[in-house]
Amino acid sequence: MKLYCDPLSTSSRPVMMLVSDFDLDIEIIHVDLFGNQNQAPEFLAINPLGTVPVLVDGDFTLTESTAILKYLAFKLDLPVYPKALAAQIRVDEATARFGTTFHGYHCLYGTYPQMLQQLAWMADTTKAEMAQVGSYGSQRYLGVLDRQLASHGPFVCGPEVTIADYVGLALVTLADFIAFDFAPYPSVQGWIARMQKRKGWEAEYAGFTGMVAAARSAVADSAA
Ligand SMILES: N[C@@H](CCC(=O)N[C@@H](CS)C(=O)NCC(=O)O)C(=O)O
Repeated sequence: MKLYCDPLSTSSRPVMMLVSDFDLDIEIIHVDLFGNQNQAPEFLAINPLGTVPVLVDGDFTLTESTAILKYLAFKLDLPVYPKALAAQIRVDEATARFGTTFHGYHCLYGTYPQMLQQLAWMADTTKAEMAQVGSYGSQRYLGVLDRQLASHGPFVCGPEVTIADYVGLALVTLADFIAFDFAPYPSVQGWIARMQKRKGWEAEYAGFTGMVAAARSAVADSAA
């Protein structure tokens, strides 16, 4: 199998971390988004949307991170996607929540407008209003996640790591770019720390944490 991905892509990191955590025998092909390699004709022939991650298994191609995670879990019999109906749907529920509403508030509204150079053209008032909507949603969803982790943790769907944790971790920690304050959510903080102890964090999040550090020092420099 081949995985086309970029560690600087929030959708790639969950899959890359899973591959690393379980030492999966998958060929990793780096598609440099900043270098526009995703727009190369050869890559568009694989995924016409030009997005990563993409998994290619023979003549079977998948272009959505959560579908890839589920496929790998089934195909390689990984313990990250329960087989029992209720447990499996619980993981689907948490994964969908992260990927839809939470992603909208926390990432699209709350984080990207403040971090992406590509959105520098937005008016400051627009950015401020989006940040306000994002902050409302982050508080609401992280508050519930915090209580769930406290009562039914230590992972998002209970005692074991599931694909919901991989997806959630990439989205929740994206806000490190804007120095998001997780202090009001101690169980979320504990969960992040728990996930960061896994092998795949160090291996696959290094590029991300490097970019966060660079972004923060740029902000500190401009404030000085
Ligand atoms: N829903 C997709 C999103 C894929 C996606 O939009 N990936 C971004 C990186 S996080 C990308 O490749 N963007 C490049 C582009 O849109 O040109 C998934 O979860 O796999």
